[in-house]
Amino acid sequence: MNSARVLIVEDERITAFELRLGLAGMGYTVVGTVARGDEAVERAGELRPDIVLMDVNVEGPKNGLVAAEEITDRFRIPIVFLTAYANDEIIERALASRPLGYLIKPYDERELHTTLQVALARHRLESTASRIHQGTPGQSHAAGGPVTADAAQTAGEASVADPAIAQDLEHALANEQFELQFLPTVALVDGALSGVEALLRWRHPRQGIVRPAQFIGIAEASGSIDTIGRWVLKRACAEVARWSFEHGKPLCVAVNVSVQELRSERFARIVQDALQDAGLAPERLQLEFSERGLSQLDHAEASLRRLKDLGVRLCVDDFGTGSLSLSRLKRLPVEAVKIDRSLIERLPGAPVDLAIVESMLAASHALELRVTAEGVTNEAQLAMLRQLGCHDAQGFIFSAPLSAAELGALAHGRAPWAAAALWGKPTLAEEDEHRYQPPHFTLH
Ligand code: G
Ligand code: MN
Repeated sequence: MNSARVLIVEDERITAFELRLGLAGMGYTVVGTVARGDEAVERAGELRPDIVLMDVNVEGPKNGLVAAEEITDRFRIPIVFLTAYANDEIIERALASRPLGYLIKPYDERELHTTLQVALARHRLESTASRIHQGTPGQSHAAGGPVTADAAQTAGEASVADPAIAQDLEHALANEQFELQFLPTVALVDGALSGVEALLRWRHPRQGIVRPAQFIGIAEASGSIDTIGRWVLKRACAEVARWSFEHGKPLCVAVNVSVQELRSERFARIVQDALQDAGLAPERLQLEFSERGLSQLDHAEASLRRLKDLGVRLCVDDFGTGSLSLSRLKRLPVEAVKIDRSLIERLPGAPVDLAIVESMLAASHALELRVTAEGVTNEAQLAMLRQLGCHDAQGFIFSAPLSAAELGALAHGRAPWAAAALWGKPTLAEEDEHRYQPPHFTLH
């Protein structure tokens, strides 16, 4: 079977079991599971897996760090580390050994898959580079190869399976292969266009349109995210400023930012330059950071504060998929959250999802955050969200992402969805008010 072969080094039985199951489900072949560092070195030598997924804290004469070093040096097999979140010292030591990937428990399957794919792609690039450098042919079991289309497709990320993608990405900007699409955001009070979200697309010469989920992780790993992100900001601000000028009405734009970009001291300056070059007022730009990213970022508060001071609006994206505590959220200088589409898709029929969305809205209202629901596809969802006091929504019920030219057409007349009967209807809360007459007492 043509799939990446993984050796698991993990001493917690439940975690090892979950990893085995998860990896098999994504099309990987688990060649073995060991619980000790010394065994790991031995088995890696015998089995020659394509990659080793290594818990840093394992027992035995060799801990995970020592075992990883030996496996890398002797067999040139790439390592992805896995650690528990709490232990800062171990994390630092592990990062110092420059692993090709690093996961912190609890991880999710998508993250596990992306991390493994990036590590395999980077390993392949590095071994190709060193072969070219040394003028030696590669070993037949060189690790990067057998990343299967199956494994990748299971997670809907076919093109990450092609290690050349990482190389192509380095030239995509210079070759003008990036473009932006604009997804309308609609105010739920009156159906008006309340802004657009800029979504990055890569027009790959062989693969066609490649979506951000398939390459942002690679861009983060290789560091090219900074230049890509700068291009997105500049282009999004410029397009929206032009639209506003041409049509004589101000439009707001949301831009997705990787927390990796936020780590750079220069990021606030880059934002300021993009606004200035475009002549866009700062309050017309919203920056979106994923909840997962923010929850893993040290000093998030200070970094966000610098941006906030520019006057831009800040939003927690994919809300409900990370682990930001409400007390931490309360301290962050953000004014909006976007509820992840995975929590919207089964509404209104799924009671658990409904309860989650309801409590997210209640918390957001208490924190005075503006709430946008992602991925709204039907009227029942829309009615429910309006009733719960959700402010904005985006999704196919209104519009798919639009090209800059299609966005131009939206400026003429009312937005196409505004004509729908939806906005004529009162919200469910208002309907209740009409139906329910409070008892009226008189004193006489
Ligand atoms: O494939 P789709 O367009 O649905 O993916 C949208 C998601 O991809 C967004 O929610 C966002 O997380 C991410 N994304 C889109 N454009 C960008 C971008 O320019 N930069 C970053 N970092 N992420 C983006
Ligand atoms: Mn977003």
